[in-house]
Amino acid sequence: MKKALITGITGQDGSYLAELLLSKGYEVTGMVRRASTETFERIAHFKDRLTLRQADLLDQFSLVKLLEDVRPDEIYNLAAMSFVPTSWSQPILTGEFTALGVTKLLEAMRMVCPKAKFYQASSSEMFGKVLETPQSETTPFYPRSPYGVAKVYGHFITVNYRESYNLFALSGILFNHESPRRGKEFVTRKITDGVARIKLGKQKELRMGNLDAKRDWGFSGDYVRAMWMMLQQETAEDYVVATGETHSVREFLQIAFSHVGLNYEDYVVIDPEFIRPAEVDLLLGTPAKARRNLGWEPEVSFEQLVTMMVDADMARQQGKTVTA
Ligand code: NDP
Ligand code: GDR
Repeated sequence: MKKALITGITGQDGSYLAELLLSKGYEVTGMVRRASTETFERIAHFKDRLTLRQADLLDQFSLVKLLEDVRPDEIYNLAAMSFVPTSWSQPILTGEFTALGVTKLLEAMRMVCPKAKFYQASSSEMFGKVLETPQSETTPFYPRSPYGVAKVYGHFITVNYRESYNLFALSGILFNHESPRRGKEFVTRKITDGVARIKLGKQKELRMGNLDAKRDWGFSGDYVRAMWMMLQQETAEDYVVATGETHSVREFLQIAFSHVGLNYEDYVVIDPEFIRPAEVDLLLGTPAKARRNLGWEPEVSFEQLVTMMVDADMARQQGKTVTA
């Protein structure tokens, strides 16, 4: 039985990845940080099939001890401060978690289990003010937020450890991916949660930032499959994971509101609070390499994604349990 360690298991991707690996017969350990209240909502429905261990990306020795105890075959480093606006208000903490945290985990792996395979959660935010379209594995980076800058560090330290120490360490450069389990502050879930609340008379308006920003949005469940596929290859290489389609925030609003018979223009209010100091205007990735080498294809379309998320939020707002 293969053993996998997932950091960030309580997050959106961690929860889908854990379910995928369990379905493939892995023994899955999730790293969680200590909190006064547990944040296990996304993994509650299968938590009894996991081992959860406390450690923190900020604490080197906790990582060494964790790897010594678990001895994983595969390590998925998904933990990070992942919300872009917070990276301007907490840039140093973001650097500690999202950048240096990667080095801490790689160092622990190098010391304890150098034969393990390592996945780093790199991001399309590294492309930022894009230097070419569509963006691929060879597109140069131009990050536009402290988060994007931290992810560039995490990306290159992974490449560097692969080249310096011959570790099986790689990065998935994943474009935005969403699901009913997405955190509520991210734009897609903010919209679908808002739509459901407005439809049910619990909210009157939806305050938003830049509606013209364009993103290449996919489904998290499809993207965690790509992470696993990358680690099953003979050689460690980095991959872009994207749908190859881009849509604006406005288009997302249109589909989400019209799915429940409403017009977004009647409810959306532009609020300067949600405008960023520096914006990423357009992201569009090409998954050609992932398609060619991994045989990966996204299965959920943009429209299916939006309606799946609205339906889940409608159900939640009506008091139903949603595990999708
Ligand atoms: P989430 O914000 O949903 O989850 C982040 C996870 O990281 C949570 O489990 C959180 O734990 C954990 N975490 C944060 N800081 C620490 C720490 N110091 N020690 C231990 N755990 C910590 O993110 P996603 O699931 O959406 O994303 C997963 C990864 O992929 C992140 O690295 C993100 O930056 C990256 N990424 C995401 C994309 C997306 O579109 N979703 C696209 C490209 C990259 P807790 O529950 O305790 O807060
Ligand atoms: P992003 O995701 O910054 O791309 O990072 P987010 O959903 O926060 O923003 C996407 C775009 O929507 C615009 N926008 C708003 N965003 C939020 N959050 N709230 C609003 O009210 C709003 N109005 C407009 C933003 O300006 C932006 O252009 C996500 C995260 O998951 C990262 O961790 C990950 O690395 C990248 O995706 C790929």
